[in-house]
Amino acid sequence: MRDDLERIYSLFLADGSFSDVTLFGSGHIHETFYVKTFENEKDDYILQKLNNKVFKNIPELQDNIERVTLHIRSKLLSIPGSDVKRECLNLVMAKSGKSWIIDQEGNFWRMFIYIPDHRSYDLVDSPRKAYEGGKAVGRFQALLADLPGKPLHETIPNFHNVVKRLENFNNSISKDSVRRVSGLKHEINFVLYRASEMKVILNLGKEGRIPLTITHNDTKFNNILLDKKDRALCIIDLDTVMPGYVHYDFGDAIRTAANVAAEDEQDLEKVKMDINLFKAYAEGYLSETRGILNETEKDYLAFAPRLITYIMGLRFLTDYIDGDVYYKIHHKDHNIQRARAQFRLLESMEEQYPVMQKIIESLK
Ligand code: ADP
Ligand code: GN1
Ligand code: MG
Repeated sequence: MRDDLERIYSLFLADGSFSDVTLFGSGHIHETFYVKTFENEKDDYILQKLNNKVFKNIPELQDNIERVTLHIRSKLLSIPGSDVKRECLNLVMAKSGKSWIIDQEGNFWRMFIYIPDHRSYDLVDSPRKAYEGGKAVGRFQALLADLPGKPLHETIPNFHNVVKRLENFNNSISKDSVRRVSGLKHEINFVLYRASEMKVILNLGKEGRIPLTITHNDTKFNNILLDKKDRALCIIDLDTVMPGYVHYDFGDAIRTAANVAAEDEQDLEKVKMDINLFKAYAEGYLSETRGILNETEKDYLAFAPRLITYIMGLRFLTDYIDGDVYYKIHHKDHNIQRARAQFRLLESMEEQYPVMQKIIESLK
């Protein structure tokens, strides 16, 4: 394996010489490796084997990432004191001239400069960190608001479209391919009971009250890197950057930053949204976006975490019904455990919704 990885590394225009490689991070989609180079003064790298079952068109996905990172980089270059190697992802080109390579088995690989001295958190334990995360996402959206050229490719069509997600869910129930449906009455009813109210963001879009902008669409907190002093640093995992509503990013960040328990917590008693973390994230986010969001976008920020937590629970549940074909799992009940934890988190948000609305009202 090490030799294979060294061979793949040699196909990229990297600066240092290959020293060591280790599996890295806790993402659910790609296989990510950290490549250490011999020379202390040279960059280390992140090498990724891309999941091309999830992302069907890697050249389009890479085209998006090239455009997005170059745009952010050129903006950062005009801001005195910015550190373009750490505040923005930097793709390393392959010797072929493309930003990816295909190995003998047909797998796609790409490489980024490793961002040194960063902190990545699966769980957030202080309002300060939540605030900085909010700032990072707000800044990211603001930097991309004027990306020139044609719209970005939709790397996963209908990614946060709850109507399509519900259609897929109903199809999976009908197929019941691994015979799990009969044990899931409670979870299925939980989803169906809330299905109608979850269409509100899509409807606002259709009515032209909220615009499609460029959003990240996967602002799970471990995709928001902080620096050594826990200040906003860089947004990573740009595979799903594409047109979307700002609520998707706000919602997904709260789903992870304000949950006091893990995404897949087994003990549902522990799962809860911390309102202080919600408030701090919202303050950070609005400090960067207050001037660019319209009134309706702001009014629905409080609802966004409910929508995204619902969609994630629905997706984990659908994958469980399908027989675990999408997400990486670490044990056989992992997806249903994730779904149950998301549904408990959603209940906690529902209980605190009036307070969430008041907080947004006071900050907007
Ligand atoms: P996945 O889609 O599987 O979540 P990511 O692109 O998020 O893949 O990468 C997985 C993990 O690798 C991240 O959570 C982060 O810890 C780490 N990582 C990715 N890119 C970088 C980078 N350029 N510098 C430092 N760490 C990185
Ligand atoms: C996946 O790639 P990663 O692990 O950051 C998923 C997200 C989910 C998340 C749930 C492309 O994100 O949509 O919110 O898992 N990414 C994709 O943890 O499906
Ligand atoms: Mg990730």
